[in-house]
Amino acid sequence: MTQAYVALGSNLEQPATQIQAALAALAELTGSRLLVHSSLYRTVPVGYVDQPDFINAVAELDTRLSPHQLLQALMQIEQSFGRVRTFQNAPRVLDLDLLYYHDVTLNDEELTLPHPRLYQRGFVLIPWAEIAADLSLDGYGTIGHLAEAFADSGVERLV
Ligand code: PH2
Ligand code: MG
Ligand code: MG
Repeated sequence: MTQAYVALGSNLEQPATQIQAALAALAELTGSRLLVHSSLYRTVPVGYVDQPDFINAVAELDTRLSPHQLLQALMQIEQSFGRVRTFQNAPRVLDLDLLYYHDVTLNDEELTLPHPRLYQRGFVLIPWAEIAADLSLDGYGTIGHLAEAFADSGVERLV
């Protein structure tokens, strides 16, 4: 079994409900176990800003799937939630991004690991730091350290 982290995001059709349902779907994933997940966070949109706030969270899995198998499984869950791909950073019912797959670095047409944009994203780093502050990414330090730069980035933990 291999440790992997997945970022969850939604800003359409009752986002908090979508994220809760997505966590339940991850818990049911074949060949994997959902070990822990962060709280849900309300976050201001980054990139394309003229869209509703997001709900974001991060989950830790233990998986027998390869990185590409896991990516396919995540995309199937997105589709089953009615994800429609329009333009980059568009509003979405569900986004599941593979952030990290234990020690694997990889870059092909389908997948880059670790996720190439995680370092600039408070909506990923702050929830991730809640469950894996001491995890160290080669050349970047720990998730907890990376998250510190995003203290005032519009990422609010929901109780
Ligand atoms: N996802 C994006 C672009 N911008 N902003 C927030 N707050 N949360 C997201 O999940 C998000 C975003 C592309 O995947
Ligand atoms: Mg994304
Ligand atoms: Mg995505």
